[in-house]
Amino acid sequence: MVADGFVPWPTHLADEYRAKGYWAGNSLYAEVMDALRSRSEGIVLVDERRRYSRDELVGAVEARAAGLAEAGLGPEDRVVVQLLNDADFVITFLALLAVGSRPVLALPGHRRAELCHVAELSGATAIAVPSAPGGDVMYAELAAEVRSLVPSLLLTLIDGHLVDGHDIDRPGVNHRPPAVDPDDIALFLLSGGTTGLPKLIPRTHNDYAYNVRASSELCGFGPETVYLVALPAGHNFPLGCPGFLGTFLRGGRVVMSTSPASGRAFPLIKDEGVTTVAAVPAVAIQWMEDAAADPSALATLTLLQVGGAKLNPEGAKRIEPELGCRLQQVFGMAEGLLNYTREDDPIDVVIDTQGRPMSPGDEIRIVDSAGEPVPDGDVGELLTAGPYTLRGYYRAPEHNERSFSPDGFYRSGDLVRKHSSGNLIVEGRAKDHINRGGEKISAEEVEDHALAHPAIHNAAAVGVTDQKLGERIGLFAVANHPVDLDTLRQHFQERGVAAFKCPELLFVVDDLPVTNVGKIDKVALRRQADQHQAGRQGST
Ligand code: OOB
Repeated sequence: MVADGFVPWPTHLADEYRAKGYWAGNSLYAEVMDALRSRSEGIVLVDERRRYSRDELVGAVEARAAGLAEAGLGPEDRVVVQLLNDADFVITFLALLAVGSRPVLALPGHRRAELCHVAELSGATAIAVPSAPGGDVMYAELAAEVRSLVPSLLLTLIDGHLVDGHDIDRPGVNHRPPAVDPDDIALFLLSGGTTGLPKLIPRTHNDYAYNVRASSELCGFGPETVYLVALPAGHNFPLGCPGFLGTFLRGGRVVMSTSPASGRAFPLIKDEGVTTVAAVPAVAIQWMEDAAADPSALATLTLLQVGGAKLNPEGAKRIEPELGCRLQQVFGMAEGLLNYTREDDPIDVVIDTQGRPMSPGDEIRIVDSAGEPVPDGDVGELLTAGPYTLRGYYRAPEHNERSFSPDGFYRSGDLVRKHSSGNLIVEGRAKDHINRGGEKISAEEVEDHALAHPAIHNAAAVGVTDQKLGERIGLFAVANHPVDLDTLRQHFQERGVAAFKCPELLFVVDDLPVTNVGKIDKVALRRQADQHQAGRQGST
């Protein structure tokens, strides 16, 4: 039985995806663990504290699965996972799959507001958080607060294996994974969100196993791949595109870095002989600056995947000469569709485009505002459907009305055009979100929090162009009483909102401009904010 609140693929498409072999009928756990078990012995996982051989990792996953099952977790459970990039992330994630529970993959930056929302919406019974603090937060305290607010949460797993101070891992105990329906949900990813709080993206065993398998083949992963997880491991990109799961599937080695900062990542790359890493543009650009000071730092790197936000051609051009590795652009989304540039694409295509769909089963349409296909080469909104693209957000029927076409295509909200090579170029977006160095922030969510401040009467959040991050969060506010940025940021913090969603620039205005249909004119506001910033930079 597939969970309620889940929108399945139409039968004829599901049959086609099976017939074409995209959907292999395995559980995600079986695909990954079979690959791990059948490879040669040797180091498969490294974090800043420990190295795991194949047998040690398989043993650790089984020990944790046995412990989780004993703690009462099984196929009915959803578990919010907010762990850092270390071996416990990998072990806990795989152990949850082993007992049939569904990980709900929150990010380290999420705070009370987001965690409560996803725990409630998923009906989670447990939450897994690290013992280590994360800058401004003690995750265990945050989890306790969330548990006091969300009655379905019964269990907190510290580092994935400590419950009330007791280690639940059961080394040597064999755990037998329950049978799962491959059409059922394996895990939930969170949407970056254009409206309100994050939505839950159900990924099935069939669809996600295909996502990982096809990605790892396309990207040429193999036993020689040493993959660094530098972005948050619960994000689709380092998780399964091909990510650490794709590395395990093809017999490679995974290295976990708690941060993408060069101070952390570079020594790991050097010491472990890392060959492959996924980064957002802001990180890639920073690495170029830092590698200039230490040219041998990235000597082993052969492939840098860049995605999550637009890498402009000027930055793209510098990557191969300055880092001495191949660039691959990746335009993906947690909802499904993945576009990759290919190894045999001419260099200008790799520099100028964001790739093309991974699968022959991917269907894309580029449409105008009336939903009609645009002429080839024109800009339009990207709509997509396929064997690993969701047909609906979980438990969100009203939202699904807007986010999907009547025939089930996901409206990505991205404005794209087709390059003469057939690859896509991302030109902007139709949806109202801010892309802050790869972190997607719903403008509406920022506005809702701002409007909850007693001094603010009307608000509009926009992305303000920023050289480093691509965009930062600007808030235009109509205020009844004086308000400044510090007060506003404190207000966001008190509301338990992730720090990366707090306004960074505040423009107090008398009123907000509107378009001729009466909507807030965000294009004008963005322009105004950009001009203001350019003026400031010019004057310093
Ligand atoms: C990845 O996934 P999400 O869910 O965090 O964000 C998806 C959105 C896309 O709809 C697009 O607006 C933007 O992020 N985006 C890009 C891009 N890659 C993602 N915009 C321009 N150029 C790119 N290369 O960000 C994601 C998921 C899997 C693999 C890679 C990225």
